[in-house]
Amino acid sequence: SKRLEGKTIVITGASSGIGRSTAIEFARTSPKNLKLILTARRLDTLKEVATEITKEAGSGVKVLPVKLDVSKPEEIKGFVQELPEEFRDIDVLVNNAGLVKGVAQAPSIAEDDINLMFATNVTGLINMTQAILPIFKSRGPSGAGDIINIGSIAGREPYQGGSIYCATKAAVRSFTDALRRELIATRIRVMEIDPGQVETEFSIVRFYGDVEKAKKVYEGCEPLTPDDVAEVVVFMAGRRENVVVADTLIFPNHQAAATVLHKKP
Ligand code: NDP
Ligand code: 8X3
Repeated sequence: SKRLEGKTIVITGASSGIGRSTAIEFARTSPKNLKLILTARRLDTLKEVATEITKEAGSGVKVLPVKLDVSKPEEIKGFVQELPEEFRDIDVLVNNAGLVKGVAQAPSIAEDDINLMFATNVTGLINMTQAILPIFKSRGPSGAGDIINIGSIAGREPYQGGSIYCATKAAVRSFTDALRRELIATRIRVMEIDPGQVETEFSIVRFYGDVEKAKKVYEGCEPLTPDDVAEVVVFMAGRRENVVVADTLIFPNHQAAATVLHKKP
C-alpha cells in the first residue's frame, strides 16, 4: 500500500510461520522505500528470509536480520540502541514471537515450559512494546505508530491441555486492551489479531519436535496458512491513520471456536 511507503517495521519471530509470511507480505505489497527489521533466535533462518525478500522485492526494500531472544530482557534492553541509525525510526511493531509447549495438565506441567511460555508470549511482548513506545511517543505532535499484537483464539477461550498457553494469550489480550486505553490521547494505534488454527511450526514446537504428532492436529482440517494471517496484519497496518482495526478474530471455515472444529471423516 502507498500508505506504508517509507515505513520502518519490526517483526518479532520472523524466522517462521506468521512472522515470516508477514515480512514477505509487507515487502510484496509495499516494495517502495520499506525497511524491515526481522528478529528471532535463529539468525541463519532470518538471513534466508531476508535473501528471499530482497530477491523478490528488489532494492526498494531494505531488510535487517537481527538475532533477538524476546524471552531475555537484557537482549531487548540494547535492541533499539544497537540498530543502525537508518533503522531506528520505527513506525510499526508486530509482536508475533510466541510459542506453546506441551499439552500437560495441572499438576503435571513442567516448570520450564510454564516459564518459557510466559517469558516469551507475555513478558517478551511487554518488554518489546516498552522498548519501542518511546520512539512512537516522541513522534510529534501527540505520538504515532502501530503496535500489532498476535493473540489467539486461545486467549478468548481456554481449553484443556492449554491452560498456560491460554493464560499467556489472555494476558496479551488484557495488556493490549489496557494499552489502547492508556494511549487514547495519542495517534498510536494498538491492535490485536487472534487467529484460530494456522499450520506453521507451532504444533511441531508444541510436541517438542515430533512432526508426526503435529501433523495429526490438522488431519481432516484445512487450517489457515500463515499467508492468510499475514494479509490481515498488513491490511491493519495499511489503513488510513484514523482507522484502528482494534480486534480481529480469524478462523478457517471449519472452525467456530477453540475446540469446535468440523473434521472431515
Ligand atoms: P512458528 O513456530 O512457525 O513461529 C514462531 C516464531 O516465533 C518463530 O519465528 C520463532 O523463531 C519465534 N520465537 C519463538 N520464541 C522466541 C523468542 N524467545 N524470541 C524471539 N523469537 C521467538 O509459529 P506461528 O507462526 O504459528 O506463531 C506465531 C504467533 O502466532 C505466536 O505468537 C503464536 O502463539 C500465534 N498463534 C499461532 C496460531 C497457530 O495455530 N499456529 C494460532 C494463533 C496464534 P526462533 O525459533 O528462530 O526464535
Ligand atoms: C493457537 C491456536 O487453539 O491451537 O494459538 O491454541 S490453539
